[in-house]
Amino acid sequence: MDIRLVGAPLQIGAGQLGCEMGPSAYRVAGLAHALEELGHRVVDTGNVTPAPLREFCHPNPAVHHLSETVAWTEALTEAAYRESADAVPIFLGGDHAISAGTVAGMARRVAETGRPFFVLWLDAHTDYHTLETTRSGNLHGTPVAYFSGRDGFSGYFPPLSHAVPEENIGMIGIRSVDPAERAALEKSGITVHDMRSIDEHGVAVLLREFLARVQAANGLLHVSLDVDFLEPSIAPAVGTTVPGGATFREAHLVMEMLHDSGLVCSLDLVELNPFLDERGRTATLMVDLATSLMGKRVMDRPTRAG
Ligand code: 5AB
Ligand code: MN
Ligand code: MN
Ligand code: MN
Repeated sequence: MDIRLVGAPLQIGAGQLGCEMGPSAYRVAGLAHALEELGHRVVDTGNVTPAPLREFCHPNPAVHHLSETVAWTEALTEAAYRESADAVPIFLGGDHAISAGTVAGMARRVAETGRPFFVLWLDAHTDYHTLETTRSGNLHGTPVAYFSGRDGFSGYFPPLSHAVPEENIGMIGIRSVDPAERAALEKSGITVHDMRSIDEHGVAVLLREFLARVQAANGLLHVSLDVDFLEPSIAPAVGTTVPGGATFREAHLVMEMLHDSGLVCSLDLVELNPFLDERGRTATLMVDLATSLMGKRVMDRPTRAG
């Protein structure tokens, strides 16, 4: 398989600086080499640079760095479209605001194939705020609202060529939702699986159900993996830790099932803040998860005799 690594060193969407170092940390942790060892052809395209700034001001006084985020969204939409022409792009964040662009660009690319486009959101948070409802003003809390076509982004963010239908979005790992997000999600067609559903049913059942829908529609799937999907004790390098996340085993199982599905067309690795890491362990785990999605197994599975 042809894989393109696309660095997206955005950090102003988060409340804390440091995600800018994310792409470097993935490179240092050996992502390209690990993927090549699986037999893939890997091209590191370097880091995207933002489009020229236009000054915006939004009536919600909490919103900050809007102009910069819009400039990154424009550049990343183009980069995602370009790098997915004949390869699987892996976007190296960067905070989660990068997904406004990566998903918008992939939606445009997949629309050309005539196949429906799906998004799997692996995150503690739903990132479903609009520019009006965000209280923190941190725009990494808004990408899903943008790429699913909710009102309130036009006049600021680039118009979407193809919004992702709510029915095609699945979320797993959720355990922190703000009241305005919950109210909007209840009225939306988005499938939200919180940690309780993982505990009650097991993550495999939830994921299998979602993948069956993608498969039945002959769709293609973008996966967006936020570091805070994971239990903070195994992945400390994130500014927005929430206790009770996915375990090492659950996360690997998810990646292996995604690989087996053959449906994944693109991947975001987001929210890694290397400044908060411990000897690179979170970066290394994220690399390990990405390679699992691309075909590596934690264990070989010898066929059992008898
Ligand atoms: B992340 C919060 N909902 O709006 C907000 O890490 C958190 O990309 C957003 O999932 C977390 O600030 C954004 C409280
Ligand atoms: Mn997120
Ligand atoms: Mn999150
Ligand atoms: Mn976060």
